[in-house]
Amino acid sequence: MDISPLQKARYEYKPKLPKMLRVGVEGIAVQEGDKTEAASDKEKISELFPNTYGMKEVYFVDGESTAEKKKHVIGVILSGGQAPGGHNVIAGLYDAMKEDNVESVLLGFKGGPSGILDDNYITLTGETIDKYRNTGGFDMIGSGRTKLETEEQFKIAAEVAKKHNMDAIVIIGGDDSNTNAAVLAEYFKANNVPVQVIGCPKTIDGDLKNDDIEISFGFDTATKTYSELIGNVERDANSAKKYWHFIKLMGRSASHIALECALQTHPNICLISEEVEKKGMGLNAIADYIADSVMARASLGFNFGVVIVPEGLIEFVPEVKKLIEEINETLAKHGERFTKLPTWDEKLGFLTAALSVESMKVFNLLPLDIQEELLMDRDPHGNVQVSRIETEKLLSNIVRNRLNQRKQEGKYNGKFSPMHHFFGYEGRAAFPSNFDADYCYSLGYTAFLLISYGYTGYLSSVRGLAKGVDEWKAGGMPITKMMDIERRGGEDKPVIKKALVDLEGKPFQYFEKHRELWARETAFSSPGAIQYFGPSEIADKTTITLALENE
Ligand code: FBP
Repeated sequence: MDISPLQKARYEYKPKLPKMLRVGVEGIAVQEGDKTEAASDKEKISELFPNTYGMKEVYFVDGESTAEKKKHVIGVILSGGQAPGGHNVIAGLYDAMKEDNVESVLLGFKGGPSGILDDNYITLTGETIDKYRNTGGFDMIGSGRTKLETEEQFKIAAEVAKKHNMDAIVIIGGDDSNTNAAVLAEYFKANNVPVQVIGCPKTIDGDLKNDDIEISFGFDTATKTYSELIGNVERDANSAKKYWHFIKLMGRSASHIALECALQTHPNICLISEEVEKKGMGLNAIADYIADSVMARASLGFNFGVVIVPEGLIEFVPEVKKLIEEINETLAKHGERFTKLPTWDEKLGFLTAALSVESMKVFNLLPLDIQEELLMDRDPHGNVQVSRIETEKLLSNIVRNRLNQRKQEGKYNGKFSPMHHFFGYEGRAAFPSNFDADYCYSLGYTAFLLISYGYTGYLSSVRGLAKGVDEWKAGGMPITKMMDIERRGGEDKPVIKKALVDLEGKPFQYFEKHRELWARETAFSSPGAIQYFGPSEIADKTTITLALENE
């Protein structure tokens, strides 16, 4: 790959570590806090994790290191969707490991969790790592969505670890991958396999967050990238004054990405899935809500606008949610049989027999392409692949019908020309912002500290992120603390609790206070491109969400 001048300059960028970590591994001591409990379903989770439940919070502090000095062999895995900064997690892990002992070895398992099962790896050297410092993407070792969850897989992982004399595995992933990291840590402990498992919080979706994880890495860069694009579309819309742009934004379940981008760009409409669910807004109510804005703007002479649609919305619209749940249960039980049915009519017949009458009615009302998209293969975690459902087109379609109806009733006389966009993959492999570059490097560095102090079943945690890097604090949280029991693929499973948008939280409330005005007026805001150089208040600034949450 040709190297651009920016990439060259980014190779030179030295990620900033929190002041407390800058002294080097020798000068970092550990402090343990309180014993932890699961987020909910405590009893059930403690039964499922008898060896790793209830462990203590861990904080790193200034002081002489008491970690055992030894040669480590650590395996690292990138899991799930790309998120800007993954390479820096590996670089931080590598640098801390080598600082501790130059003899230590880092193995990068290729193509995600399947890499360890196939023993497909490369030994990561300084030369390799240097080619990826501060770059986006996961191409250093690749990623994948294979789930590490069965006992058979754990046995293979243990054998591979033994073969390489590995003493730790770092799994860089989202809520599902880190849930599996916790199950693997429990299995290793229960079976006396001397391999520690440490997770790092990754996902652009921003839904792996809680009291201990303020944000997952990648959210900052992805939302800045999308906000730049939305700002550009808004400027274009306000120049041409002829299109309504329906922009679907990635974020599989939670609407954090959509909300942050709305705070950055002030679109006319931004739907928040969590609110849609809470208010029980069906497709008709959503159509009315958007059509009201189109009409209000038309009356001011503005036949253009911008609507942000979170990718996961479709799963939060009550009637569609029920339909998807029923399809999920059906496919979980009879997926193979269903896929083999040769004709669409036979598939419809099968669904008519399997789904409730109400759900089948909703299914029949949807356009054919959306019906097909709802039936596509689930991802390995049993989730609908919402990035492949064209919700933005579905919405503009129902809004058009609603406006036509209002036209016939003589209530509206504007023009409505929709344009559709989906911003998702554009933001997942961008050059990490300074925030993500620094945060990821610190997460990797902290992951090594957790290993050196012998912890397992922990998530690397760097906190105080709304403050300057100097003041960030590093530590670790037992993954079981973040768990509850949820129904997945037709079964009750222990999972890390997904953080949805808090409708009582400050980011949503700020949005709520302003959205009426934004729906009517043209209050667009263009944040521009990510700045990698220049004054810290511009180049190191993080998200509005994080700033508001920490006000
Ligand atoms: P992770 O949860 O693995 O970080 O991935 C999130 C995501 O980017 C979602 O926003 C999106 O729906 C999904 O990945 C797309 O998956 P794929 O890359 O398999 O198309």
